[in-house]
Amino acid sequence: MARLQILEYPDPRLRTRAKPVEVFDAALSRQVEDMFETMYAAPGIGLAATQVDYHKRLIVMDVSEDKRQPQVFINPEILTAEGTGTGEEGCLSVPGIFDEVKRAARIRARAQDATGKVFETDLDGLAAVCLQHEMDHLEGKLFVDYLSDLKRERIRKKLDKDRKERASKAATASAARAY
Ligand code: GNR
Ligand code: NI
Repeated sequence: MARLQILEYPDPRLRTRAKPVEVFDAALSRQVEDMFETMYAAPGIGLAATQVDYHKRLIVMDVSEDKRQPQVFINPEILTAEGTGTGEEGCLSVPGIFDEVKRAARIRARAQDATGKVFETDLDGLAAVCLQHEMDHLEGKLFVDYLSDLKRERIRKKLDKDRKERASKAATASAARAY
């Protein structure tokens, strides 16, 4: 198992449209395991392959309290969507930013598991929100795209500043170690 690097906004690779998974082999299983390890370590409740620079239609999720209910969605489709709800969202690719997004409240989805077996499932609450958020990633879309241009620009500047601060702190720590 390995932890993968999570791409951060505005990395242009997050805008890639993922391609269908066609081969369900050992390499795919390894990718699923590495994505679970990365998601749990972050920590997050979902992770789309796009976020780890792997441009296939693959999502891992665990919205449970005990973090022992892993779910894999490969080549997911939304069959039906009902109602709407607004909730606060965050994203591992937009660290430290949270804002309200409107989504369908209940969805029925069809997807394949890591062995290629097709299944259907009804989702509501956080699971419904999370799958819609993850499916957006596979289309190259981020939750900040639903916000105003002004907000998105402010977010981009804040993340830039945060990254610069992190880099300068790391440089100071490394200089201190060398001394
Ligand atoms: O960990 C995550 N939490 C979250 C909270 C509200 C709505 C969506 C999410 S998904 C996010 C992990 C992530 O970025 N997945 O792409
Ligand atoms: Ni996300």
